[in-house]
Amino acid sequence: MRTTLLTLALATTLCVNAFAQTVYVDEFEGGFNPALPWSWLVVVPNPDTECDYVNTQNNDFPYRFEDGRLVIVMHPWNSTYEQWNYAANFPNLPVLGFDPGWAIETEVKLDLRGNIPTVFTQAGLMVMRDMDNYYQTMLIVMPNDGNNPHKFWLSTAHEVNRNYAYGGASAGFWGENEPSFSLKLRLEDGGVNENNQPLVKVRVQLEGWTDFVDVWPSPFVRPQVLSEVAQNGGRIALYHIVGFYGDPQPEVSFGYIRLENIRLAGIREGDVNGDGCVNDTDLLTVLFSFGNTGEELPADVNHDCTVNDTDLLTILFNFGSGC
Ligand SMILES: [Ca+2]
Ligand SMILES: [Ca+2]
Ligand SMILES: [Ca+2]
Ligand SMILES: [Ca+2]
Repeated sequence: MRTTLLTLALATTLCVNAFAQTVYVDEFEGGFNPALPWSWLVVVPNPDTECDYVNTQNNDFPYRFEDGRLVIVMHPWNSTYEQWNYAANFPNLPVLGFDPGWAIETEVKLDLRGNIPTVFTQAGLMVMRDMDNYYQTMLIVMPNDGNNPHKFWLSTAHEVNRNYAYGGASAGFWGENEPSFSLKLRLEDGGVNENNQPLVKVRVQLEGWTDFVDVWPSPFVRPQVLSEVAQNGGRIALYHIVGFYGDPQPEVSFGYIRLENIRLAGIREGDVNGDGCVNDTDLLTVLFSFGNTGEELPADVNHDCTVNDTDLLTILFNFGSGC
C-alpha cells in the first residue's frame, strides 16, 4: 500500500504545508483515527418526523478493522435509491465545505466471498446532504446475466430530491469473473470552465498502476449536489449497497480515506466554522442562527436539529480552545 500515506497518518493527522494545503488521512489501523470526527449519523428524509438524523451503526452485519482496512459486511437491505432509503454502517465525516484544490480519495475492495451477483452490488464514496441528495462514485459489479460473467467497473450517480440519475463518468470493465476487485477512487477540484462554472474530476487507479487516470469525460461541470456540499457542507460517507443475501455475505473494505482542502466539522468541539479556534466568530454564528431548526446546521453542534442554549453552552465551555 501507500507507505507515504501511512507515514503521514502516523506522524500527524493534520498537515499544513507551504501551500497551506490541509490533508486528513485515516489509514484505518486498528480503528478509526480518533482525531477525526467520524460519525454514523446520516439524514434520512422522513415526512413523519422533524429531525431526520438516523444512526446507521448496525451490528446485524458487523464491521471490523483488519490489516489496516475497514471491513464492512454488506447489509442486504442497504439502499439509497429514490425513496427506498435504508442505511446500515455508513461511516462518514461531517464537512463544512470544500476549499480550492479539494480532493476526496479512498481505496475500495469488493470481496464477493464466492457469491455470483445477479443484482447490482456497489461501494464507494457518497458526498451527501441527505439520503435523497447526494453524489456517489463507486466500484460496481455488473451482474451475471446468465450468459455473461460478472465484471467490475467504476461508475457515478447522483440523486436530487429522489430523482436518481447517472453521475456523468464511468470506466471499465475489468476483472471478469474475479472473486474480488479493488481500485482507488478520487474526486477532485477540476477548476472552472470559460463560463466560470466549477468542474469536477473523477479519477481512478487500478492495482499496479503508478498514478490516477482521469475518467472520461473528466473534468466536467460539477453536479449541483456536489456544489451544494462544497458550499454549505454535508457529509462524506463510505457507503455500500448489495441487493442479496449471500452465504457467506459479501464484504467491502476500505484501505484508507484521504481528504485534501476539505473543511471538517467537529474537529474541535464548539468550533462551528472549522478554523481551529473557538472564539467570538463561533459565538456570533450560534447567536445569529439561534432558534433555527433543520438538519446539518453548522451551529447545531449537538445535532438535535435546533440551535439553542445547549449549543451556546458548548461554545462558551470551549471558548478559547485552539486559539
Ligand atoms: Ca490502511
Ligand atoms: Ca434516496
Ligand atoms: Ca472557529
Ligand atoms: Ca442543538
